[in-house]
Amino acid sequence: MGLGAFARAHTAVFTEDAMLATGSADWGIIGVTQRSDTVARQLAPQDGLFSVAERGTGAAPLRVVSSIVEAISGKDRPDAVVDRIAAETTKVVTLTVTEKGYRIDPHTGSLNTADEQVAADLAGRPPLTAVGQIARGIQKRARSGGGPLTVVSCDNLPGNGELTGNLVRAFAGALPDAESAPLLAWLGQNVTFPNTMVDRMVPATTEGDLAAVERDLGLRDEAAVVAEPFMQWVIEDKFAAERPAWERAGALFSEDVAAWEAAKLRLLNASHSMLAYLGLATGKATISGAVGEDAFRTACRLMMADDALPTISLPAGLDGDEYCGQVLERFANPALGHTTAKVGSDGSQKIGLRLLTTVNTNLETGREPRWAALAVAAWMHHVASTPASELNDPLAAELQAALPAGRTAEAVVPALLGMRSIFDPALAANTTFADLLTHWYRTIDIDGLDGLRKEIIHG
Ligand code: CS2
Repeated sequence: MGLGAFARAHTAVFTEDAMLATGSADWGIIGVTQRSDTVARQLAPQDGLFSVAERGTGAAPLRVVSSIVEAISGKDRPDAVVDRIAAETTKVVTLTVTEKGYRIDPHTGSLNTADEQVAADLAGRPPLTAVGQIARGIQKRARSGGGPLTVVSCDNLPGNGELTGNLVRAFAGALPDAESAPLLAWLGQNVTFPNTMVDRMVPATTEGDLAAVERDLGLRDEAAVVAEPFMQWVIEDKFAAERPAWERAGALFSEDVAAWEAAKLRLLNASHSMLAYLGLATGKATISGAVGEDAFRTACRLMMADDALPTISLPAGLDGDEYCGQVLERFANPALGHTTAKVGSDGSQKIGLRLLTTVNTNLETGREPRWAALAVAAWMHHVASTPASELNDPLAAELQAALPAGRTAEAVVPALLGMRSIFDPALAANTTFADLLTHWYRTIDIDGLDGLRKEIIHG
């Protein structure tokens, strides 16, 4: 579920590599697009084939990936989605639907049943939300004897499997009793939700990328994706039924996925967001451009080492310092063209997971999370300086409504801290944090790049 560039460059590649390693062609992916049908339309006339063009040092030659056997537009064919999830031949459902695709209520951390789309799925229309599709698919599977199923979340959320299980159970629990009880019972016995950590930087494909692929391939491929050479998948070994031999493709099966995910979110994704917002504030269009600025690279290094690392218990086999170094090297890949606008999108859904856990843990131990606060202030600056119609965020309207008329640090910081769907009341009332934010916001807003350089490198 979700056929964006990331799913094509990660899930589809791991699945094909597993088949190549085992010499069996037993698996195939039925891909479902979520909000837009573009990728389904692109893949259908290509028989599901698409190319992956690696960019950067160590890039493999262009390859054509064949593990997607069918592409369905979920919004146009919701019944087909339910049927495919129910089919006995389906053994695993993977999801790459981004943070906002889960429709979580920020106040409870559970399913947002007040969301119009979730409510419509609960009322019984052919489902359009990811959680609704999964729950309705499983309901049909239970009735038709489809057998056990594994649901694998591949999004950057802590405890993504556990969370998905909770959301699906919340959906089931909100159905009328006669439906809810049998579905919950069947779910409990037949469906597992392993946690996973996924990692590969995959920018949005550009027209230039398509032209370059066409030159290499000798064919026009509308669904081509570009990606860095690095890819990683850590999966909890908790499968209810058969699965592709992903370990033969380099996936790591681990008991400690939560620790891997915490490390990735608070180190890699947190620095990624920091670079995106600092870059957007100073006219840097790409992540490699932003990390090429000494001050920003230093800020990332300090945020990871001083603020984030002490909050994480690292999984066995992960060297924290080495990991931080690798992350910065990967960001510097000049061939990737990962834009600060893309990484900076959906900030309201990302900063809590990536930065605020670090902020809270530091504040609890009486430490100032100076660098994580810089990233949050840079996000606030982005929100306050982007015209309403251009802010790419599901909470754009609420964020705009919260903004004061004057855009000074003293006005913007408390106004955005008041957004209860992002900052809990205790954090919003913390004066150490508010002071750090105000200070950094002012530096970004008034002193700009020169001020940031002075303060980060010498201050
Ligand atoms: C990025 C991630 O867009 C973003 O928010 O931080 O998509 C990042 O590229 C991946 O998580 C890397 O694995």
